[in-house]
Amino acid sequence: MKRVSLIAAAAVAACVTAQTAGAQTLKTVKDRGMLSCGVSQGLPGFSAPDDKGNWTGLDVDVCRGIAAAIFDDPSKVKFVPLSAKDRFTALQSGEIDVLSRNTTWTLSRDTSLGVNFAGVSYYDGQGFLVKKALKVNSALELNSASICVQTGTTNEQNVADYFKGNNMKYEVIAFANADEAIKAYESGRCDVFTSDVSQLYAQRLKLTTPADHVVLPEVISKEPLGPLVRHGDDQWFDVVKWTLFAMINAEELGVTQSNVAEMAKSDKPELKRVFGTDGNLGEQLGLTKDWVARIVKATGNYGESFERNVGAGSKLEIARGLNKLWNKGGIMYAPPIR
Ligand SMILES: N[C@@H](CCC(=O)N[C@@H](CS)C(=O)NCC(=O)O)C(=O)O
Repeated sequence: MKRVSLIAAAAVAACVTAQTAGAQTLKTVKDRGMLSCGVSQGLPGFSAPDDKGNWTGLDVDVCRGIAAAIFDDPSKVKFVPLSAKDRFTALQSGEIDVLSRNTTWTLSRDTSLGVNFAGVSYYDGQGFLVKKALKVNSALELNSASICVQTGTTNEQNVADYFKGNNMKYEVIAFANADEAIKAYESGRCDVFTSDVSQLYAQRLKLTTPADHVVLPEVISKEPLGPLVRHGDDQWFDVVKWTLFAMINAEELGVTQSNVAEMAKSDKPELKRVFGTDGNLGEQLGLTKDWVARIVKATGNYGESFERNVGAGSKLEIARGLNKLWNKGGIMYAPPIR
């Protein structure tokens, strides 16, 4: 009996050691004074720099939110632009602390790459962009088309499934870089550009006459996009996960960038927990009691970030659709802060 319990105790001790040994990222980020965040090489609405090198976008806001939660300063982020192909290696090697780059959560990525997806920041699906002059109204009319796509994406795989499933022929022309792919499409090297629908709208803005191009109605896949972290550091995984959840919950609770200071003084039990005037939920994450207020002050709530970056307040004008909150007709849902 004694021997068994000794072995059990050793196992517990080993677990504790493993956990503490893994839980370094938050400390590393704090010591460095800066979060290292992997983003795209320039995708309007999601992650793109302006001419002064100032990054904005929905994916950028997730990283600004994490920096705000840690440093109370959303500017403490170094953005690392990564191609679709290089993004996972940058996370695995430790070059970045988090990847927030229109990345689809799939089983193979979750299991074989040594990463954990922290949640969904945008529910997307794959679509097709064609020139209006082609006079095509449906993806089912694309038999024998040539298709521009970016290497290392889920889009490359989905397009094969779709054309095979519909007994259509096609030719894929794959590019390592999104700008090359969209330029090749514009110059007529391919009839179709395929990508996540949100990205079709974003990339269309880069074309000489965006109105000459149309997104076809078919959505051929599920592309749940979200931030991800390396395996082996559950505390950091929680920090990233709950930053996103804080933004979504803030929208549900009616907490906005402009009213957050006022709401933080509320007597409502739920808001007291959220703002840390009751309990210490933020500290349980390794952050401070006012972590939610810091995040919302920096980025606004999820809905505000959505509208500003990709929605009505942006050039993309993407409808909220599936990304509406679960209690407003969408599927955007975060576990409760309690
Ligand atoms: N969500 C898909 C596609 C992601 C992706 O990288 N798409 C390209 C196609 S436009 C892109 O965003 N490129 C922007 C860039 O490389 O900066 C995935 O995770 O594989």
